[in-house]
Amino acid sequence: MYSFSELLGLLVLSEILLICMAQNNVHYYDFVLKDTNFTKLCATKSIFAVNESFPGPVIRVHKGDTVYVNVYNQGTYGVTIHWHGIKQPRNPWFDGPEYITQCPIPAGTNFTYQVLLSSEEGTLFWHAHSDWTRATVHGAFVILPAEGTTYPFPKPDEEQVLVFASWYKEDVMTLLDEALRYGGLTTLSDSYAINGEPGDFYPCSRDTTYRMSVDYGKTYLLRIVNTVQNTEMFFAIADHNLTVVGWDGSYVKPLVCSYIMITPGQTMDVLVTANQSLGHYYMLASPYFDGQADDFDKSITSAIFQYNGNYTPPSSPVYPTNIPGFYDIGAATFYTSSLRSLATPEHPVDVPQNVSTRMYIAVSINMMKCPNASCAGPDGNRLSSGLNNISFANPSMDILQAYYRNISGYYDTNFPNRPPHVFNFTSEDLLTDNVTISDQGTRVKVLDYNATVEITFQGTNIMNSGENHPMHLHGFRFYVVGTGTGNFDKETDPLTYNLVDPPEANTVPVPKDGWATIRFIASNPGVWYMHCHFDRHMSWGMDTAFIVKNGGTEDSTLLPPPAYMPPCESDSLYGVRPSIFQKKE
Ligand SMILES: [Cu+2]
Repeated sequence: MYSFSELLGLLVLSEILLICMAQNNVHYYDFVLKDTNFTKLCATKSIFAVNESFPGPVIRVHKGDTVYVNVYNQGTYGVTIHWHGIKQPRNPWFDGPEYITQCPIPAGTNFTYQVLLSSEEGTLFWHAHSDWTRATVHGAFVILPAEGTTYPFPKPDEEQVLVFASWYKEDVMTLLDEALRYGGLTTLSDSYAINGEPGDFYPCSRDTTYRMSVDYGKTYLLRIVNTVQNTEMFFAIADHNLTVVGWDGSYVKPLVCSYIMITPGQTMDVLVTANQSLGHYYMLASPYFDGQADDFDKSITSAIFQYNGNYTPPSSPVYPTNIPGFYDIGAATFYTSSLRSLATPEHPVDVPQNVSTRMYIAVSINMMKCPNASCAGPDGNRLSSGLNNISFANPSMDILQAYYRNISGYYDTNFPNRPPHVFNFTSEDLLTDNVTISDQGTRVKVLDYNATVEITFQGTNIMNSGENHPMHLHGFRFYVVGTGTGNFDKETDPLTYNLVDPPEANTVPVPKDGWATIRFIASNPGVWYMHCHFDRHMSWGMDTAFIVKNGGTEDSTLLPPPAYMPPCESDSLYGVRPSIFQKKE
C-alpha cells in the first residue's frame, strides 16, 4: 500500500513525465530588455539590449518546433520583437511589427510570443520591430534539421554564428527622432560590427576584435545574419573559398564563390573549410552601395579566422584580395542571380506557374510637401519614400486588431496594383515634377486565400536616389523568379523567369535602376507587413501590408487572438509624432 505522500509523489512524477512528453520540441526563452552599458570606439554608451548582450542570445531549435519567448520590457519606451523569416502559419498575432500586428509592449510589462516553425530550416534571426530598436535588439535564430534528418550536404564539423550590425556613437532613437522631426537625411553609423565588435580598422577596437578559432582540416558552417541598419555588405575570408548552401532559412544548390553579398534582412548559410597554411586570416564585411547619393558609412568591419596549432602568429592577418569594392554592382548582381533552390524530393519547390493577382510596385525615395518649405530635405520638403507613391503611415491601432474586430477608420484597402504615373522610372533626370511627391496613407492590399501572387518591384531613380532596396515580406517565403535592369518589360522580361528552381527567400534585393519579380501563394491568413529592410526607408514610408482572407475551413482560418495583447496607447517614444501615428480622419 502506498502512503499518501508516496501517491502524491507518483502523481507529481507522472505529471512531470506527461509535461515532458507534451513539451517535446517546445522551447522557452526569457528575453529581458533593458538599457545596458557597452564600450566601443573609445566611448561608453547605454543601449537597449536583450539579456545584457549585443548581439542578443541565439535561439537554437529544430525544424517544426514551437518556441515561447517571454519578453520583459524593462526599458523606457514600448517595443515589439519580430521573428524574421518565420512564417507563423495562421498566427500573425505573434509576428511582431508594431502597429501592423500588435501595439508595443509598454515599458514595465511583459508579453509572451508563440513562434510556430514550419518549413524553415537553416539560419534566420529575431529583432525588435519598433522604430530603429533593431539596431541593438537582435540575435540569430538557428533552425537545425528535424530530429532524424540531416543537412543536404556533408555534416559540418562545427558551426559559427556571424551577426553583422551597425554601431552609432549617439543614441539611435534620438538620431531617428531628429531625422523624422526635421525631415532630412538620417545620420550614418560610426561603424559596422561582426558579433558586436567593430574590428581592427576602428579606433580602440583591436583588443576585442572577434576571433573564430579553427582546426586545420575541419569544415565550418557559418550562419551569417545581416542586421545592419541601412547598408548591404560584401563578405569574404582571405584565401578561403565560400560555399553558399542556404539563404533565408531555405537551402540552395551549393554555390562556390570567393565572396557573398548580403542585404539587411537576409541570412546566408555558408561552408568554409580550414585548408590553408596555419595562420590568421581576416574575415571582412565591407559595404556595398550602388546609388548616386553616396550616403553611407564607408568603413569596414573585420574579424579573424584563426588557426589553432603551433606556429608563429603573423604580425598582421592576411587581408582578402577577393572582396569587391564598395560600388561593385556587377559583383553584387552576379552573386544574387547565381542562387538556385535545391528542388530535390527532400527539399521540393512549389513555384506558382499561373498568376491570379499581379502587382507592379514602384519603389521610390521622394518627398512630402512641408509647410513654408521648413523641412530639412530637398527644396525645404520632407524626405519620404513610398510604394506606388503611397508613403505608409502607421495607424494608432494595429491593422490586425482593426481587421479582426472589424473596426473601421484605421486603414484603407485600396493599395494600388500599379504606379499612379508610368514614366521612365530609371531615367537620370527625374528631379522636379509631380512624381517626386508622395501621398501619405495606411493602405493595404487584400488577397484571397490561396491567391497566386506575382509582384514585380520596379526600382526608380527619382531625385537621383536610385539604390538597391532589400524588400522583405512577413508571413511568407517567396520565390525570386526574375531580376533585371532598366524598366520592366511585361512582354519580354517574363520570358527570362526561372520557374524551375528559383531561390526561396523572405528578402529580395531590388537592384538600382532595375526590377525583381517574386511569386508566392497566399496560403497564410492574417495581416503581413511588407517593407524595405533599410530602416530609414521603412521609417520614411516604404511599406505596406497584405490582409490575406480566411479560406473557409478551420485549417485556413486565423488562429484566435491570445487572451492578452499589449494595449494601443501610443506609448512609443514617437507616439507623439502626429503625421505618423494619428488616427486617420
Ligand atoms: Cu530601401
